[in-house]
Amino acid sequence: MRTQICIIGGGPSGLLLSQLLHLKGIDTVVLERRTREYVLGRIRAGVLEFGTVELLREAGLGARMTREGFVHDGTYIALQNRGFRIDFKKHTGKQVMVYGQTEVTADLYDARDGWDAPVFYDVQAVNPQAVDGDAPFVTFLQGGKVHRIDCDYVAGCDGFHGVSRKAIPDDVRREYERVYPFGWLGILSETPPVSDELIYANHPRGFALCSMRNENLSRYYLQCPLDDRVEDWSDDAFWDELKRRIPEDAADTIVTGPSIEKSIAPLRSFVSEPMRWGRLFLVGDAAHIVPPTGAKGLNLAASDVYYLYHALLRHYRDGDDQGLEEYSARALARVWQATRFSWWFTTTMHRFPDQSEFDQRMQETELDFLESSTAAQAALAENYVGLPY
Ligand code: FAS
Ligand code: PHB
Repeated sequence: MRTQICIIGGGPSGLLLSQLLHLKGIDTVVLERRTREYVLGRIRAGVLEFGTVELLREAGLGARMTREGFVHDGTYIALQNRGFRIDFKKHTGKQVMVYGQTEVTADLYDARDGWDAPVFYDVQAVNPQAVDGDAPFVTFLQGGKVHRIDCDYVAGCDGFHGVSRKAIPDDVRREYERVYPFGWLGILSETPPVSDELIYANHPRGFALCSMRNENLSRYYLQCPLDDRVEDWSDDAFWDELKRRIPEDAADTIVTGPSIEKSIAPLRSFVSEPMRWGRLFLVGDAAHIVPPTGAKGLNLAASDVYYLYHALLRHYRDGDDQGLEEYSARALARVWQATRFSWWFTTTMHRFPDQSEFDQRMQETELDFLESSTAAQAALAENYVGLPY
């Protein structure tokens, strides 16, 4: 089989890149390790930057998002039983969209059903080959048979645990990592959100986040020790702890209920350079991971897609490879800005095991400054709504 772009990974990065290229008549094939149901069962991101919203609309996916998503003008920051609001719209003129990654991925798959572009599910032993030459190809196993796809380029959209990043030679790849000494315990509950906008809470017992998916589906997170297991947390224990960490007025009004999903995610900052090797381009989590505190993970995947999509368009339409040459440096410049913001927000909002009383006071003083400084609030707002592409 032959195609123009072989995309490894059928998550948001791979599907969005495929959709955008398809609309411009550029052929792709997507290889996905899991089943479609498994991919759609993942509960992950919830906040879309305005750039991501625009790109999804360009890909023809705006209708349900516009209908069912929540446009937010700001967010609340809570500490010491009080809170203050960061007004994104006042500081940047922009907003964010609360619309779950699960819905984005479902919309991408639904759009794909409308055209006969193959997604190979349940593939194994995916192996990008000859990517540093002019005739790359990808082999994989499916149904007990070896398949080969010859292509012009390979897009590695296969996430942190994928194979693409490792196709870049060890002596070429430079990896930067910080693993945080805690995780996020997240639940979904069919209850009305406690607040009209998100609440990020700094508390001596640990971080908490109140988010939502719709008017009767709430998403909550608690910082938890790395060695905690989901089975260690009953629903009652979760609600009791959440109420301890959020301001009293929210704790007194929150509607609790049974969790319909409960999971623990580790937190890390990770960047792998370069994001290109010959005719292989890394996109999204395949190249970088951010702690979810700044809601950047899915949105960085979107900006990578934007850069690679336009670079490929220039190649096929104009015979101009400048975009491809510049892809890695351009994507990494934005990745590092989002990595810094996510690291700062995580470091400011979470309780570290070895944190001293002085450290706690520094966090609280940082948040006091954020509360009192228009410039500090504008800086947070600029990063949260998404820096320009
Ligand atoms: P993904 O990991 O989503 O997709 C990669 C795809 O490649 C997967 O479907 C995988 O099955 C497939 N794959 C892997 N190896 C393969 C192989 N060898 N061959 C073929 N296919 C292969 N971001 C936020 O902004 N906010 C959040 O709250 C948030 N919470 C998260 C919670 C968790 C538990 C995790 C893991 C991530 C979270 N993220 C969050 C980040 C997340 O949303 C990612 O940024 C987003 O999924 C990135 O999309 P992709 O780059 O497509 O990678
Ligand atoms: C979510 O709703 O899942 C969410 C929102 C904001 C974050 C992280 C997760 O920073």
